[in-house]
Amino acid sequence: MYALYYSPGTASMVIHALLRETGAPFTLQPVDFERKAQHGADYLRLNPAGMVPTLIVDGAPVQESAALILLLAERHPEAQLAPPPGDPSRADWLKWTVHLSSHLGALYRTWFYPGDLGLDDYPDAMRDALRARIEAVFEYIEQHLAAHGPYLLGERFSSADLQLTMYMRWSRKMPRPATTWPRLNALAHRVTARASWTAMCEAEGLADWAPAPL
Ligand SMILES: N[C@@H](CCC(=O)N[C@@H](CS)C(=O)NCC(=O)O)C(=O)O
Repeated sequence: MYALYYSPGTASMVIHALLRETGAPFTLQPVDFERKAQHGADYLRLNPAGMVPTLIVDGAPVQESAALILLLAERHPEAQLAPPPGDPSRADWLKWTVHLSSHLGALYRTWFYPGDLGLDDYPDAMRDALRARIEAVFEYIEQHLAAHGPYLLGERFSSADLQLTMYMRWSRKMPRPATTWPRLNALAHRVTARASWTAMCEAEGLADWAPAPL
């Protein structure tokens, strides 16, 4: 039995959806951001960074969404979240999992948390630069999908598509939402139609985003 410490619509979304993909039993443990519970002593014992997600695996807390994606794919090969070791597309899957987290994830972290840099907000020039970097990653992925889509690994769905769709959703209030890139939008249509995504959104009370019409 897993336990997922989560907050609706945050980096825990992908882990929540992946748990549903596996069919494994899990409980949802809300972390109340309104009350800053992520910085409380009880939660910091599970996740010293004071962030979600944290997943309790065999009784021990594990942090970092990319690590959890890799771990769940490894522990549940039957769910086919990833190409198995030795498969020619395994390296691509590893690449995308890390790329999405270290590029999009890190850029979004900076975008949403100026406090990490000791700022209340960004000067316009810095916000514009961050926005351009996020858009450049979406453009890079769009070009990849144009050549090798419709999923990140071609015809084969993987956990990386769920991870990407979560990051796409986070752009919904940005000047250029990710759904304005047509191949990204088409990928999001496929992913948001999955039972795991719809059940995750229902459980987290997320009804404020859908891909653009095709
Ligand atoms: N690198 C981490 C980033 C996690 C992260 O930034 N989580 C945010 C929500 S999306 C959070 O917990 N924010 C609360 C806070 O920093 O106080 C991961 O991917 O797991």
